[in-house]
Amino acid sequence: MNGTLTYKILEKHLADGKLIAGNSIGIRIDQTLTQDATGTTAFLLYESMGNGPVKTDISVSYIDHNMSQFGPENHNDHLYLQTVAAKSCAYHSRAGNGICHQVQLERFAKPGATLLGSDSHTPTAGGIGSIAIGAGGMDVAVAMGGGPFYLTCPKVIGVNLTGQLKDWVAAKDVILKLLSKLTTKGNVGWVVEYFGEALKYLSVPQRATITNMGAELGVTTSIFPPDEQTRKFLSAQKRSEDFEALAADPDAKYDKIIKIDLSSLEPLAACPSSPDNIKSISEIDGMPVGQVVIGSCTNSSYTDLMMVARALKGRQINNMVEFAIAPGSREVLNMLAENGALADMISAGARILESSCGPCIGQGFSPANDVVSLRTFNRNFAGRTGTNNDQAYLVSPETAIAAALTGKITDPRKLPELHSIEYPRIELPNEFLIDDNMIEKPLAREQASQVEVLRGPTIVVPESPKSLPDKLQGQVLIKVEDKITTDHIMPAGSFLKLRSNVPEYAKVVFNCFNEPEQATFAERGLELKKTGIGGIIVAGQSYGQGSSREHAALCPMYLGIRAVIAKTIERIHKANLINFCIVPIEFADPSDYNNIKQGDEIEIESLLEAVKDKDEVTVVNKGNGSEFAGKLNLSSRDREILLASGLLNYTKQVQRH
Ligand code: MIC
Ligand code: SF4
Repeated sequence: MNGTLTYKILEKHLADGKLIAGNSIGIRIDQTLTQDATGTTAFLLYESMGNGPVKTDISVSYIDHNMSQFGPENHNDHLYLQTVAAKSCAYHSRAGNGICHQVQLERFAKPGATLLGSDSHTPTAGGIGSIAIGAGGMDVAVAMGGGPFYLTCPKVIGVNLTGQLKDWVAAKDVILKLLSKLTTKGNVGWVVEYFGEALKYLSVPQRATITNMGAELGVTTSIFPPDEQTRKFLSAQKRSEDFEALAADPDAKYDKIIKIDLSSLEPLAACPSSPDNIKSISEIDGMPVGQVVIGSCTNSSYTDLMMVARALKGRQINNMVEFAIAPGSREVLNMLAENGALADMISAGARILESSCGPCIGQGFSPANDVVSLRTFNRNFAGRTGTNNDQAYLVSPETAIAAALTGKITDPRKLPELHSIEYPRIELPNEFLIDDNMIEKPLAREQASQVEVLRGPTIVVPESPKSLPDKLQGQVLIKVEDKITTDHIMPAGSFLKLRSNVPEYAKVVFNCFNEPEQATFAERGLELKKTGIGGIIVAGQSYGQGSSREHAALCPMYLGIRAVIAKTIERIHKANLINFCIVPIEFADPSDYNNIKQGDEIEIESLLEAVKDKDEVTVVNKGNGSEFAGKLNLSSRDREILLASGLLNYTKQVQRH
């Protein structure tokens, strides 16, 4: 034990393995969350495991992503999730109640608890002191059934926060600063744990902004120690009984320490098209802005939006700016409505969007061509706005309103001078307006067993993975570069409604790389699948960054993909590949990436044998007669899952014994 808070919580939940960094460990999960875009698959798989009532303390099924409801698909999903949650004795947060991470923080997350969510921003709850981890829906389904969650025992980065944020500099700038230091690459297997004298000035919503966007670092999770600030937040949520003070030991041993002096920070932006492309606002000051959107699970808390409302009160936004605000939850929206802040926003020219993910996941509000869009979100991957070649900048709400008022990128610290606005410092309210009417509570078992699960015709049970061949005969179906995100692999936006129909959704795998007049990736995959030859994806560093969407493994599996050969593969995506029986292979020598191209025929002689217990395979490239070594970086459980043809089968086998 190293005395970190992370290890203390992990130790309390340890179900399998030893707490030694790098080891595979299993932990008991107290709470789970699912959202509609990943939850349909998670619950379909949960049902096929025949698990009955959930075995966790709390499992919540949220509807927050797919709310556009063009065609029947979304509502079919909503009805399925509502009824399957009832049948499984889970909570259900209905459409309109808010974004899963915001609502979880407000109403459920607990200091010292473990939370597993089928969404990569689950670490938001680290702001309250949970060990909160994002995973694929299949892993969450196993946790709902009482199974442990397996992860690599992490190394811990201690981030020592000193000083105090200046006016107009925000929590968002803290995480953007950290992203500029650590980038989105190469942080797999780490947890970020915050400590230091500055913590006493950081409220839970501010902490949650930081832990939320910590997901972009690619770390396992981020955590703040629950303290007086946490007590205050929980008491205002009328959940004082959930509070527990926890901290690292004073002599805790971090594997690395980074110091950030909050007093020295300035407003920052993540420039197109990566959350780690950080510049200071002063470097890009003056750039014309055509759209500003405030919202998402990163920056849509009551305190954020009250700051926005106060700053805008009695003012008009620039007439060349399209301006929208999506409050993070119904609680936030209700409070803004009650105290008049909503009216101030509307009068200033804001378009109020419903409490959901909305534009963050390309559900409307796509910017015009060549228009700079400033967003308070956490991701600006190319095309995620729904517009090709988009220009999305990620900023704090403070920087967002400065642009909304001036029509150009503006350092918010100039607002007192430009618009006579004093910084509206917003305190946490003593009491939030609590109304859980849109959260359906778990039914008693008796009642739950009577529930009829509604499965509309657009909900299709996914195909099961095929077993691995002894020898892999394959063909490279695509070769991609570094930092390929799951948004590249499986676009969301207008395709999001296809999440519960794999054969349809699979048609757009790697859509952004399809060329007009040429066979799409999906068409090439299905053609190859007929011949019995396995499809191979070749990639650079950090393959599968970003979301937890397991469709980025499930749909390629449906198209016949059997292996991914990459320089490195990100944590959640790698687990998803294994869960759907796609073998993750890493180049032993990254320069071999240069000797392989799309269309090459590949052979891996004894793949099945190697998956059993070897750390390397020899990949023969019949295209150019060369061969190279590929690493199998797998835990013994990963191997068992692959040999069982995926996690669903593996779980069924374990249940039988
Ligand atoms: C995202 O922010 O990319 C999402 C949409 O919330 C995803 C989940 C999904 O694809 O459904 C995530 O972050 O995991
Ligand atoms: Fe929703 Fe965006 Fe948050 Fe993902 S990042 S959960 S899409 S608000």
